[in-house]
Amino acid sequence: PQTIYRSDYTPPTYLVDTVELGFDLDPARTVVANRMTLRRNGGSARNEITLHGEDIELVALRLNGRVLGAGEYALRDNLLRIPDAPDEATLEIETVCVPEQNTTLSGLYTSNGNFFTQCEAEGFRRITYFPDRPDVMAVYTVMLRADKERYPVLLSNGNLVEEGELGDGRHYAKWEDPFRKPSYLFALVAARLVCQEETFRLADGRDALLQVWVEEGNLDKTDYAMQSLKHSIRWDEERYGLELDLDRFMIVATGDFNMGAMENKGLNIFNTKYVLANPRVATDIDFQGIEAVVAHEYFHNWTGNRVTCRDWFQLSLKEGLTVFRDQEFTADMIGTATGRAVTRIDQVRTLRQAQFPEDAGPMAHPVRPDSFVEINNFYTVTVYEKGAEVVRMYQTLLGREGFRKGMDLYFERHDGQAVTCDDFRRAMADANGRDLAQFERWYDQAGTPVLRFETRYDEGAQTYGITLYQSCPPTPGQPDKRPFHIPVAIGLLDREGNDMPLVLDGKELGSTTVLELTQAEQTFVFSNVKEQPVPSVLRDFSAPVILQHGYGDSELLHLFRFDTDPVNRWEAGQRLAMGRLLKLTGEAPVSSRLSLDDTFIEAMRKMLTDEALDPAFREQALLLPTETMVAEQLEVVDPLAVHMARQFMRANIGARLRAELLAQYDANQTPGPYSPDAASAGRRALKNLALSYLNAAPDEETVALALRQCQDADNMTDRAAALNALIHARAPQAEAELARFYEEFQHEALVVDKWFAMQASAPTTDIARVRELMRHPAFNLRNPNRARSLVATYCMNNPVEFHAPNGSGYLFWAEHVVLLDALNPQVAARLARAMDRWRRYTPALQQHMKTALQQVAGQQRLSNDVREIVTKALA
Ligand code: DPP
Ligand code: ZN
Repeated sequence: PQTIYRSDYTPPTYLVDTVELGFDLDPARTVVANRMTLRRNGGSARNEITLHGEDIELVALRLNGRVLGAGEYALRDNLLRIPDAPDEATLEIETVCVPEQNTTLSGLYTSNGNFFTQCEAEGFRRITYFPDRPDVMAVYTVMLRADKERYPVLLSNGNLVEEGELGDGRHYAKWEDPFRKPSYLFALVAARLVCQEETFRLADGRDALLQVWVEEGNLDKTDYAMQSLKHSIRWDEERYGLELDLDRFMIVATGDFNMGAMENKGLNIFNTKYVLANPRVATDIDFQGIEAVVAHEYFHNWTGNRVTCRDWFQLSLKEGLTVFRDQEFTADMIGTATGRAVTRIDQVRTLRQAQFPEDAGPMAHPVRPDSFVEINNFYTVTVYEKGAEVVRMYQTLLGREGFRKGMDLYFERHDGQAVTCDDFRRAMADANGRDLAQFERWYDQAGTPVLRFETRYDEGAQTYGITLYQSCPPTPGQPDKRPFHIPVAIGLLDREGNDMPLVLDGKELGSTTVLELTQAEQTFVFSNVKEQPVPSVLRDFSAPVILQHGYGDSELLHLFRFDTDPVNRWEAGQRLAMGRLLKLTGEAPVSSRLSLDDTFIEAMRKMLTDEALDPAFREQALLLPTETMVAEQLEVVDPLAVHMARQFMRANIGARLRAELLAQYDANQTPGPYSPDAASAGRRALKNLALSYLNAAPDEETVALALRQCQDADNMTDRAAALNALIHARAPQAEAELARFYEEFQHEALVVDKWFAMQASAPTTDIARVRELMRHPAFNLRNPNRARSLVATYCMNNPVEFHAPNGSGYLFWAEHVVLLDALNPQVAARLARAMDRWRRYTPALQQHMKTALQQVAGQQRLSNDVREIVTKALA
């Protein structure tokens, strides 16, 4: 496999102005006619047209009306080259593909008998020969022809301009997209589907038609997606002055989809997981996911589609920015200050759970990578979530208004263009008259920076000095790092827990200020500091760094009790818990006499019962760091010890706070009809956390509580939480409840996924049981959601069983990476990442993991996707 480098970028030799596509849709043999007009790119010295093509059969090729002879083009290595092309060319290309055999779900494929496409990043070349790169933007006209009975609905990007009968039972529809777009945003759907639709008045008075298309039988699950879409449109108008630019906007759901969803111009195609919901089948988390993903894809219309990426190294230009936008949307939709904080806490958790480990492992890469083998492997938490943090830092440095000015300038300069992360940074800098040169390092250095601080209070002078130190560990290919430009938000708490007024260089700065750390070490001295403060550093998690704190228990307890910044208040609790988890982990394998101190329990008790705080916040504050987060703190990981430590802690909390947990369980019931709003969801979250703690130290009463909830619940949030509690309590009733759950929901694919995932992640599910589940009639390796629900969940979300000392989990992993790779390399490569951190485990486990990795790497036939992951892991 070949490595592609960012520094090798060259502009396209030819640009495409118009593309007319004709599809004769047939699952076994679809004929695609492509007529496009090309023009030699002004700057290009060469006159060779280069087109990509993969897994398609070339049937005809004409240039300016003339059939090209064998010597006039070359077809090799998935490239079609036409040397000596004229400056202006009309190419007519006819190809054939076989959608029903396309298990990769990239390009044109069938799902449950319907046609869908997925073209990002490089799927369009599986449909026709084309300069399949995002800096080639063209206007598309699409003619779809298909059997009318079987495929009554024919959709593509833009506006429907014509439809009619063809005779022979076939019909057609013609679509025109007035906007120039890169090929990765092309889409078509030919299907038997139904839709919920609505006309929506835009800010400028135009009416847009909004549609959500699903399979028949799912129309009772489209309301929330539609509502989320309307909220998203409104929000982008109000917050950024950005309007929907088409007369119609469609969302289509399919059960077979590699990603969450795809922002094709005017025709978003979604994984059903992010569309379908009603209280019976979807949890609060599912509702939240739908709102966020609908918004995300809608927001791409401006950040991604109107302004797109010059090349795939710039992926975070659209993804980091769009994730940031959907995060802000989610926070605004909740509206309250704690609501915002809870969403921020969620983001911090994701970073710690997934992005920091990625940044510390063999796949570590900058937000704007320098090279890749397979671009699909770079749709990562680094590009998305760390990328969003980088965008957030502009807003932290420039303020909300300054950020908005930067966005306005970005669109003013680049609407209709394919640009780079540097262009975005320049717009932010220029709109605000700021020098953001050093800020580029966030784009080109991988690894999570480590931040440390030392303080010095001078009572006589009433000054408080804080020295900030930064460093960044080496990552593959980057041994040395230069200092980052880090916004460090800080506040000082007095003895009573009040914010102290901040004065720096004679300026009064309120109670929180953002220090700009640009060097390896920098000291800031606050004046008029009346007493020794407790510093609250990195408020609102103002930068994606690891803060190595030197806090003792008493300071952490002070912050946990008083910090006016809710994120840092939560953070103090996490630090109290992490200290204990690490100690317990050290003791776990040898000692059966683990114990947890009163100080910690009392802090938890106070938090649990503090009625002044939102239940949603209390739930977050009581949730322990995950086993993965604990493992990240250790030099050598013994997953069993980590698990035992965390389980001990959960059981101990469950037993010692039993009365309070029972009281909160009762107090946070949500009577009346289910509503997914944040306040209700927060109550359910706290109630169900209480249930889970109680059942970490189960007895008849706690099991009865879970059983009753499982049987009486009128919504999936409570039902699933109760069933999980029973499973984890190893309650004898769990088996029957699992069976009843399946019986009741067997026709709801997304709920069956939950059923598999619940079992796959349970410490009671060993390798024998997981293999048995693989033989269940509802299991299907070809369906990504199903494969992920069982195989990936077991390998990535059941650490004790996956890391069984005999290596059986790793063999299972190797076997399924290989099986999946033959079907769907993208899904296989995601699963392959389960081994990322193999060098951190105990020597015995490492040996087994290495063997499993080598087993995969030794396969003759392996996709570039999986090859890249295992090669980097073993390097
Ligand atoms: N569909 C993916 C997303 O929206 C890739 N663009 O993030
Ligand atoms: Zn996206």
